[in-house]
Amino acid sequence: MAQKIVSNRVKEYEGYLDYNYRPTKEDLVCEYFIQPAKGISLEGAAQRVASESSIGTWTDIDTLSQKMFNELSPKIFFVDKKRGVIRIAYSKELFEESNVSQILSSVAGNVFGMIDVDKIKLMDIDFPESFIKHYRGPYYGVEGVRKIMGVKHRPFVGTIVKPKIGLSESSHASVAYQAWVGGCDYVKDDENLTSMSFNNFYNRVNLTLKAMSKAEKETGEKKAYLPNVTAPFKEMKKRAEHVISQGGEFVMVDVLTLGWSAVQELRNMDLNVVYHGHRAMHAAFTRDPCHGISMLVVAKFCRLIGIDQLHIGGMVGKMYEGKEEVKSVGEAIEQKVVKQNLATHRLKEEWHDLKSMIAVCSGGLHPSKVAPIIHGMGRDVIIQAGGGIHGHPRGTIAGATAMRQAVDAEMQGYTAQEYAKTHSELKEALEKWDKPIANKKVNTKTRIIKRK
Ligand code: CAP
Ligand code: MG
Repeated sequence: MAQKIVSNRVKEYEGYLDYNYRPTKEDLVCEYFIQPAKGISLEGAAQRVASESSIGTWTDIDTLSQKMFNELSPKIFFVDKKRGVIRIAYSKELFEESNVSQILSSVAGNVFGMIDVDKIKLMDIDFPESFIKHYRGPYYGVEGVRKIMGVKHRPFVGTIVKPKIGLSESSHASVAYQAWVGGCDYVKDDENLTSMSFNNFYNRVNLTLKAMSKAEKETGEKKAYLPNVTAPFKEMKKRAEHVISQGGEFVMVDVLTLGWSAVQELRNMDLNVVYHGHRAMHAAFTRDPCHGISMLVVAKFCRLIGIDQLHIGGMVGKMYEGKEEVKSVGEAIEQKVVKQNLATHRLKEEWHDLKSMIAVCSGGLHPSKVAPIIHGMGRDVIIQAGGGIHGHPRGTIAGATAMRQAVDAEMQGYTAQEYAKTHSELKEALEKWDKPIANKKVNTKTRIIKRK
């Protein structure tokens, strides 16, 4: 039997604009930068994005009723044509509240491949109040980490054992020991060091934690070792449990290469360890200012699922990023109520009872970078240097001492140069690294994106 042709279908890519709409606390709001494809207006592109990220598809369909559309269609309530910025409010019914993967598959999924947009970047996301309350967030957070470490006010100094990969278990433990006695609070594995033929995870953990106890006794300071437990889930859990059985209180996870679900599951096991989140791979989608997902969004999901301390950028180091951007992400992970800021693409956010994460600054850092980091990020920060410690002219112990001296200088109100007059390790580090780097142009301007 021939079917009747229905004429009152919901039109594809229409009906999503609603400038009078004011998002409620229960909406999920996304800010996108969009550069539409040729021949498509910003509003047109925005409607396509709203549709593809929720209930629609490229054509009208018989199965989408007007009633369903009225109940579920997201609302584009803000369009800034000059900047190419739009905001969409989604009904929370479109999401499974505890399923990060589903949320991302919606608002950060197909939209990146649509031919109707040349570029699109998810700049920020504001979660519904009930979602925030549903997640457990960091177990320790800034306060918890300070309590474990017994360090009340100053920033933490950390190092990454270098070379990234190549040392045996005993050499690794020995380098770690030198870093701790030199003055580091933290020593961590690098992002690509897991369990290698020449450096087995379990042996490395045993030897390095032993070296840590020795350093603690000798220095009278609490120290932390952050072994990289990144692995397929079952093995990762086994590795984390091994760390705990040996007295370790911290583990490191490569959040993005592991995947959200694995990290969320590990955190929800209540192993009572501090989770240090490395963000390896983030630049594949954060680096382009006009396309991908911002670090702010990555960081907010990390806080939601319970990372305690997260790499957010070196600010003045070797990686590509804007200073203001790093600062803004730092504020978003530390504050309870985050204020909206159009210049840094930040939406407002209320974190309710979720604890804050401590920012980790890393990448090309050395003692003369310490002051600008503290000025920009405040004292709740872990300043990590790999090359900037092991590359000291007199090696790791002196390198760690110099980094710690740079922090002490700042805490006591001296410049690094002043403090170096009476501290030889710092002096030698500054002589080696405190030079302007030729031909290196770092764009530290706030990245307000202009449309072509
Ligand atoms: C730093 C580092 C960090 C990167 C990335 C490295 O070593 O260990 O992984 O900085 O961190 O392997 O390069 P150096 P982030 O101190 O020797 O540069 O994601 O925070 O940018
Ligand atoms: Mg590294």
